[in-house]
Amino acid sequence: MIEYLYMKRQVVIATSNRGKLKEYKDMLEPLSIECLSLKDIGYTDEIEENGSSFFENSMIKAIAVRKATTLPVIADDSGLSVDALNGEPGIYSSRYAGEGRCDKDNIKKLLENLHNLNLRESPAHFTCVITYIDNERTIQTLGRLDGKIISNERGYDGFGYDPIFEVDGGLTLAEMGEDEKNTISHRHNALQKLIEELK
Ligand code: ITT
Repeated sequence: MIEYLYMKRQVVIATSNRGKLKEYKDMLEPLSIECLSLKDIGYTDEIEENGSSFFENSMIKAIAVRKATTLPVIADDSGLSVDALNGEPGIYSSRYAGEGRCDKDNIKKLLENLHNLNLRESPAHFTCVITYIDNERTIQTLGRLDGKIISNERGYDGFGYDPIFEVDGGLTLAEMGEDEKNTISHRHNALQKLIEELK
């Protein structure tokens, strides 16, 4: 089925998050697969993410966008789970500080919650569930990246919680540069599994 993706050489990335879109472009365009945004296909609906897991929310987004296009669709639901916060913010990562709040607000709330537990660090992991839909199949894959939360933001690349997520080797995802992030990230891992399945 990868032939289908390659033949078309186009896939719609069902996200309104510009950081995610850029990462998919950076990972797929070297494979000569063009990533179209929701804007490119004229999709403007708000998608209500009312599922109770990364799998459900990822499926909800993929199905909604697939109804608006005949092209293959990739949707991604992802988030950060912090051990000391019992897995929070999890599926609520993008709206941890409230609807419409920004990455900085989410980071601030997370660090405050850690601080309230007298903690400056905690093991944590990112999860990414991709849902891929084309004419013939629906596939879900999961990627994970382990690391730890640190209390001082470091680095300027990436998006979301990248400045406070440190990986093996001591760099935060925001310090290591986008190319390197895209070789280890939860999104990369989920995408590699998808490509394997499509083969
Ligand atoms: P779409 O639903 O439109 O794709 P979104 O940002 O709302 O955009 P999610 O519901 O999947 O997407 O929430 C993902 C959030 O998890 C994201 O906004 C970040 O706060 C966080 N996150 C996910 N992947 C991340 C990454 O690679 N680096 C840093 N933070 C990440």
